[in-house]
Amino acid sequence: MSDYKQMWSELGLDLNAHDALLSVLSEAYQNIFLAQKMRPQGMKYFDFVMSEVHGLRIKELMDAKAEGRIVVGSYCVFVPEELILAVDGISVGLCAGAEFNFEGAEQVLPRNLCALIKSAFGFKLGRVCPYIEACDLVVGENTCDGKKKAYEVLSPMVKDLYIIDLPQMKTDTGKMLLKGEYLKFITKLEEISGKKITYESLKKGIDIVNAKRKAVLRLQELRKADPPPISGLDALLINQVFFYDDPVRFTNSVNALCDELEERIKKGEGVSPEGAVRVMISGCPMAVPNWKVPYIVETSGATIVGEESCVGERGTQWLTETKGTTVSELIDNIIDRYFKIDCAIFTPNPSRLEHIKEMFKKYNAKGVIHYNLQFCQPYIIESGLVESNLEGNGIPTLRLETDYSQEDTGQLKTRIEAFIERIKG
Ligand code: BJ8
Repeated sequence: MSDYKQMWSELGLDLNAHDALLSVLSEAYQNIFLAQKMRPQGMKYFDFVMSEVHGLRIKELMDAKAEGRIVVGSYCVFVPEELILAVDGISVGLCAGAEFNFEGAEQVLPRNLCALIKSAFGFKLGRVCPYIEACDLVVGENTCDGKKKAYEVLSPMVKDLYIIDLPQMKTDTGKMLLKGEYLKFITKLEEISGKKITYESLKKGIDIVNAKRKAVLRLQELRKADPPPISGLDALLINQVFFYDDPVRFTNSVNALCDELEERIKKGEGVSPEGAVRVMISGCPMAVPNWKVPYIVETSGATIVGEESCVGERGTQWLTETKGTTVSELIDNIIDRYFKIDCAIFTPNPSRLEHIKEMFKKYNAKGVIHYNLQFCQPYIIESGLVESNLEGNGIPTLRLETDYSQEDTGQLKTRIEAFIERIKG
């Protein structure tokens, strides 16, 4: 541990604040994850990753940097990990899910901004995030107005901030914009890494990310079983670790867990009794350690069987094609894949609604909980359309709007319990 202290201090962290944060996290983890019953053995790996998320994993990043590799941090699933791997870089997620140092964040940002953005700033200004401090490059993207403008404020706080412009409509012009932006991003990556993307390096990057997505999609398939072999909380955790861990090791660990879950399913074992209420979650992404709503849902008698979220199936649902023999063809495959992401910043955004309905059916859910972060305009506005369409199609829907505080826990629990009663049938 003392080694880490030195590493954290060299990264410029505020050691006291960081210790306090880790101790709150470790207690929350204990109460939320380790207290669950019937957890698969394979979750031990993810418990270990979480216990070392600011320790061993950061050490790995620092060792890789010492060997000349770059670390690239990002806040959005529109930043292709394949490209970062193709210059032998390491991709890490920087979104944050805890109400930490909001006072600090609110000195540079308005109060009425979503908790995800405020949290990322709270972590940065409070000097408690070793990931952002380890980054050679931080990548922002023009998605919602909140993030887009907040990056201007973030720019002087980080070593190198690069912005990817994103289309907001699924048109040919939109796709051309995405292509131009990804090509510019490749130039930037090649510049800072000093490595050129080749057909082999890009193909390897695509293969690694495809394998990672395949593993989480395999896990997702297994959640169709009744009883579900894994809790929604644990599945969410895996989807969160997706953004931090070494991709190959992560893939192997998810596949090993899936082997175990297949055995469980054969034996009829699960985390809840057969026939228990199944729900799916849809909406804003949940970054570590944002576990509030899933915890309430799963301690109120329902099991979550799917997440229509960027930390979930919206982020992982398509693989990248590997056809083609040139770098340019592989880049086109990447563009085709990423252009399908149905974030609510797109207008109109019909494929997201179709995906929610498809997931509802596929995972045999009984209701949809639409999760909005307060002040997240794209998802809140879209949620009204989603709710009326789902209810109109006989799909019970509960629309929640919350933040990272614990103040509304009681109120949320009451609403979630009433919803579970409604869909129990
Ligand atoms: S592709 S969902 S990861 S933008 S919650 S910061 S939208 S105000 S995170 Fe996202 Fe990329 Fe879209 Fe996915 Fe803004 Fe909403 Fe906050 Fe959000």
